[in-house]
Amino acid sequence: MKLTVGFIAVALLFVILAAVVAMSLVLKVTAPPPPAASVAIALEDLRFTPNRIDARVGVPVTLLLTNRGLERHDLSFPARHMPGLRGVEAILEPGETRTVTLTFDRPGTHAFICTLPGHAASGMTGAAYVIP
Ligand SMILES: [Cu+2]
Repeated sequence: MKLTVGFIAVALLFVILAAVVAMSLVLKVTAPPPPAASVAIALEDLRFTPNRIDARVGVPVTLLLTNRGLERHDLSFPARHMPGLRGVEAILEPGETRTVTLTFDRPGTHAFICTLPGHAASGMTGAAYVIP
């Protein structure tokens, strides 16, 4: 009888341990990637590399923009009023570098483009993925 109770206790402990391990694996898989404090983005001819910014509402993100192309480019969030974006719209000449710090005030997917004629239409687009 004593042996059986001991066996049940060990089995129960094992089941609980397995559940904890399984839960931590699930949490690991479903957790969003931690937003980087800074992102280096190359503005090349007709594309942003990378064309993704991961951010969290209220947490500043620094963009290190470099124009590695042969043409002039910019990075602009056309659909949003973002006071922190002042200056981003200014055009970067080939070889020019600029650092911009943004703080997003709303979660969601916020598209950005290069506003020079024809560039966005040719695929020079990207998005900021902002989590709460
Ligand atoms: Cu461009």
